[in-house]
Amino acid sequence: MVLMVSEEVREALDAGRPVVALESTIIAHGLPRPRNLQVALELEAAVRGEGAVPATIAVLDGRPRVGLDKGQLERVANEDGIRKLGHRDLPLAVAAGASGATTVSATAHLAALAGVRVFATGGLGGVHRQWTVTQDESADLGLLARTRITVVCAGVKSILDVPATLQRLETLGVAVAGYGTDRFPGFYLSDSGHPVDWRLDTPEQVAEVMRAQDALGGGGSALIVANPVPEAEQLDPEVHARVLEDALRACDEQGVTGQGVTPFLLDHLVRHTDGASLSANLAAVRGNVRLAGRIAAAWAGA
Ligand code: PSU
Ligand code: MN
Repeated sequence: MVLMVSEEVREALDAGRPVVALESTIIAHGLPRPRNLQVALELEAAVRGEGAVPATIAVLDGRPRVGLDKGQLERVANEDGIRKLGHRDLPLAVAAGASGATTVSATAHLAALAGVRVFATGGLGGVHRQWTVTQDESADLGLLARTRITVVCAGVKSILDVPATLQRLETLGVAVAGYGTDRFPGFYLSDSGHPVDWRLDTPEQVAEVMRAQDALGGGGSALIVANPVPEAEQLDPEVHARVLEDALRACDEQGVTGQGVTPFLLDHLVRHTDGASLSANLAAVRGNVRLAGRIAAAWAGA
């Protein structure tokens, strides 16, 4: 088996104890150094604080790993040349012996392969605003349409075309519920300005939906639990609108395309909001990780 599951994660899975998968692209390419390593450690601690085992996922020297030790986390955070790996990149990275951080699509795939059902991240990828020109739609969406996993996120990144992304999730048949809200969250913002059709208010309710997914069968699609950043910790919506417009223009002017687009926009927002976007991003991820720990516990106890 090419997949390496850490001993701690393996033992927890075998014993039916709660496990939460965490992605690594946010560490390697979504957050500035040296803050990224601190955040990676902090997120793992937050999962443990909820009584669950963290399973950060990445590919190191061609081995996909579920559950990283501190040295491995350090490599993801600090190694130059660590790649960004979507689902489609996994076989290429394995065969080449390459190292890379995994996006939502690659993380969800590896988590499901290892038997981890609950996954926490910041914001999903989706349909980019320039879609009619670039056809740029994150592979996250297609992968979630065929993978049985519960993803706790703060919606989709607000740099995207949010209504188009919601429409694609509907078309692809991916279940979406707001957590404690009837509004779809906006990543840096508590409210994207768009409603959600379903609302869940407790981890037990989420676990019940997961059980119903399995009972109903019909292919493995995901459940998206959209958990808003608390309003007190969101980015000022006016600052968000202004700086995002700048960022999109800079991205266009500098001809950034493909995998580079998302990291470029996130970095631009961090640098031009005096760190306020970073604080909002971190608040969102922290909340998601804690909620995922509680959902994993409700799922394991079920
Ligand atoms: N959430 C964050 N920061 C990130 C990402 C998510 O708070 O950097 C990453 C995820 O790994 C997601 C990826 O899968 O951005 C989407 O990239 P793309 O648009 O290139 O598919
Ligand atoms: Mn893309």
